[in-house]
Amino acid sequence: MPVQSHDGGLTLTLGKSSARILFYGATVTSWKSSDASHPDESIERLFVSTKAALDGSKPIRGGIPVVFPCFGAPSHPEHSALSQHGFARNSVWKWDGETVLDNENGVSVRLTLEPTPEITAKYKKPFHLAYVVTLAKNQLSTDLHVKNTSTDSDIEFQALFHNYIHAPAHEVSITPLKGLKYLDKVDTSSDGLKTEERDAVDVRTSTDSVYENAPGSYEVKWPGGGIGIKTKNLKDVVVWNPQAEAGKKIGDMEDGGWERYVCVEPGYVRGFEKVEPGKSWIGHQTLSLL
Ligand code: TA6
Repeated sequence: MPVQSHDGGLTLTLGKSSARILFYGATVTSWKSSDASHPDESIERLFVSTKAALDGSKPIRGGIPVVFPCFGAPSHPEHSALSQHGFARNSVWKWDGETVLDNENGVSVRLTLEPTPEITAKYKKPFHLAYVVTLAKNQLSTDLHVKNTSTDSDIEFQALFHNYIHAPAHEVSITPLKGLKYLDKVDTSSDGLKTEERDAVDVRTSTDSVYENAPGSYEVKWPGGGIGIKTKNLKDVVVWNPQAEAGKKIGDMEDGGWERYVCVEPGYVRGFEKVEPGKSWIGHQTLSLL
């Protein structure tokens, strides 16, 4: 079966590749695929902390949490009652039992989220979210559809795919970010606004950088591996790894977990995307093995 529903989520299978998506947060918690150097083995491409809560009590520490409608602490008046990164990553999404696509090229499912009493208590805007996850050979794609279901007012939001890429953090290099303006959230000695001067960005020291108006296509490489990211409608990208000092303070981070991932997160997070009544917006990414 290409799509199986069990234990609060879905497992997609295509040949030797698989992906796991939880209804909680629509969080992709696993993407496995083989590659040329491991043709008979499925390798896990995402990092999930062994201390991540998987019982719906808090957002998942790893995989691909969906950030919506605010990134970080809320900075828009309509988001003021929300917690960091919004409600999409800790709400339970629905699946209608259908497989959107099922052929030799890919398997695809769609989860949806509409206002619930818990959401409406903190966020008054009407919306319909759909999240489409597609597993293809050596690729995983995610599409977030945001529909403004209001008849008379705009919605303004931020959205981001918080990808925890399984990688040796001390050896990764991320390109091409040179020349971009970014907010360095680790540097509290100044306003943090900088221009990237490095040909390739690393995370050997604690890194929390929000690049704006980025090219939308990135390579995350390390000796013996790499992931490419291609996006649409996501003008910014965040690079995050706390390293040991800050990482040890994260309650649900496994010991040394920061050595085993880098977050490279395409999003619309500097300023707000605006969608008119009845209109929709789609943010897209494809992760590919390099
Ligand atoms: O995307 C980077 C970031 O916003 C960091 O500032 C960092 O704290 C991280 O996300 C994790 O946030 P979380 O709410 O999941 O602990």
